[in-house]
Amino acid sequence: MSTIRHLIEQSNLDTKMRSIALKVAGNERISTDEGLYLYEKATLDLLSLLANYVRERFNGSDVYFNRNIHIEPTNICVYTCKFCSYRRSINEEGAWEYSIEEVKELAKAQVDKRITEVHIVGGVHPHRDLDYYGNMIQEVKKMLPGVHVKGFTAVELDYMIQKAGLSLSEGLSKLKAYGLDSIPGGGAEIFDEELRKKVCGGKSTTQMWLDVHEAAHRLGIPSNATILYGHIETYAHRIDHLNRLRELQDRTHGFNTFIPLKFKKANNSMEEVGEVSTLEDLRNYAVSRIFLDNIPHLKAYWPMIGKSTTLLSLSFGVDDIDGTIDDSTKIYSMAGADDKNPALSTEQLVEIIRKANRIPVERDTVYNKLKVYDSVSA
Ligand code: V47
Ligand code: SF4
Repeated sequence: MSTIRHLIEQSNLDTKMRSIALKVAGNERISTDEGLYLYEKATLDLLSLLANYVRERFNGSDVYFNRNIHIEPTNICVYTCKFCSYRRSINEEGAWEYSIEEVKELAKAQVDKRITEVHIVGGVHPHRDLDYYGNMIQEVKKMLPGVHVKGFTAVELDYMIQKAGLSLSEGLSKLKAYGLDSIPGGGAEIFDEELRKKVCGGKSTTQMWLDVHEAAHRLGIPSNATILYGHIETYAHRIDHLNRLRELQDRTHGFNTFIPLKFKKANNSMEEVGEVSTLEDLRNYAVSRIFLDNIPHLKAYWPMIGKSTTLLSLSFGVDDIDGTIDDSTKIYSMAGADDKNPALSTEQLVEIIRKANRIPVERDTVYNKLKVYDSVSA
């Protein structure tokens, strides 16, 4: 009998928990009801055991990272999501909008730094359009030949494509021709329609988010997915969200990575909700890893949860810790992340991974392995 089955057989789990654990150990899919039971009743030990088992099936002991920067072209946004600490109106104090020239300067500062990815994401600016952003992608690529551009949340894409009067497929094809390589996971927030109305009513609907990603996958544009958790949602809302992603992935296989984003409370109108504990973060990573049996990677986004939780997350199913980022995102520092100037060198990322007794692997955006490091320092 395999070690995991043996451990489960030896434990004093209740009948339902034992049957769920044996399903996971037998590589069987668990139901939404079973996922909910894990959220509500499983101990942290059991979640770690099962999540590790699933992560090792997908990724062995590898932990991925990449060399990337974020470009946030503007924080001016037509929407007013309640959890957002970052958006501003035109001419409001703290608003910014980079010209193409300024974006070129940001890219120029990266020449010779060996970054492989530029992640472009920002507010939904009322005066900018698809060709403006297409031009931005082209200029970034001229400055950094060979770089992968992962750009624009489904919400930004929905807005610019509708404004251009194009179908999703036409708009995404046009952006692909401009050089868009993949789509980040932002804008998903929480899929339950009632709750979505409460926290970010007005912006793209759940169905639109899913449609944008489905259309992208059908054009061969891979993407990521996120959830915003730890606010006013219940475990049932989280499982519903995971289930809608699992169903779409069954049809398209276009998602590379799932990224749980922990709600941060500073400087936004949901501050009174507070923030969930580190234990809750770990439970959430683990259940996500166990439930999403068709998305290969689970990412802990370190600028948001900090370095020590990132290290712990590697024992709860996480196999990716994003990238060097180089002080280039404001979304989380403005929402109260511990790290005000997020930047970690490659060496620091490698050390975090080694501390968890895992194998550091530098990747490109689509998980080609660029360099495999020793699991202990030389
Ligand atoms: O959609 C906004 C989130 C997202 C807050 O695909 C907040 O590799 C917590 O999606 N507390 C944008 N979260 C960022 C994003 C992302 C980040 C890193 C990697 C990838 C990827 C995608 O940021 C938004 C929203 O869910 N967000 N405000 C807040 N107060
Ligand atoms: Fe705008 Fe994005 Fe902030 Fe919502 S989360 S207000 S869409 S910048």
